[in-house]
Amino acid sequence: MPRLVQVSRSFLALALAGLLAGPAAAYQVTTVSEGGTISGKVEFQGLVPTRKVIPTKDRETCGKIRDEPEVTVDSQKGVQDAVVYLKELTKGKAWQKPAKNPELVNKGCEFVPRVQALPVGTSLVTLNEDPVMHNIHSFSGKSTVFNVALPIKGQKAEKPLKTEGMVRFECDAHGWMRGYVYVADNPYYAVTAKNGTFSLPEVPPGSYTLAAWQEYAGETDIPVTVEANKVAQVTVELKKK
Ligand SMILES: [Cu+2]
Repeated sequence: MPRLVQVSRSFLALALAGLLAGPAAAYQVTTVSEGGTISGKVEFQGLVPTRKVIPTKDRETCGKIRDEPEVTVDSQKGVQDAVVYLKELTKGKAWQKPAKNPELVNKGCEFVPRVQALPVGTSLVTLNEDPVMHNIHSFSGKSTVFNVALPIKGQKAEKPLKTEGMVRFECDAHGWMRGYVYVADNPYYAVTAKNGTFSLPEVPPGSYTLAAWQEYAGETDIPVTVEANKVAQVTVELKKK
């Protein structure tokens, strides 16, 4: 009996220590006086795979059967709509919050924009611009973040993005619809332009892991070192599946 008591006491101590340690340290804003810039390009080599979109209902709004590229690539291999971000960075420049609450529009049975990146805590407005019902279902991995039906054209719903990381949007009414919001835990992130380029300014000098994520290729990590007042040039090659 006394032994059992001892075991449960040490278990309690462990559990308490775990509670006190809490979640990972939150991002801290500091003055970045000698910051450098990470300037780069995300590329995809070779043949771009396609996926078949087969609208099974609401065809007048949702369109016909079509093939869509899995990666949006320009003639110079640049990848549009990749999300790039620095991982495990706890201190640096101030956040640039969006001026108004950003939107995720349902239009033509697609999510517009298809990919965006926003600071954690931002409220996202989902809006239906179609004359058909959409049911927005967002996921973090396999867990639901939120699930909201927008049956009427012009209808909106506002939801806070509390979960850091990639949030995937699907529509329970139209199985092919996909949208992505990267919810950033620090302000060093970007979505690549049409030619695949991006820029992350005001990075405190140091060594980091730069992640480049694309919906088909997934995440590719590369190491990057930033020196004071210099530009670190990087090219991220996305992996094929
Ligand atoms: Cu839908």
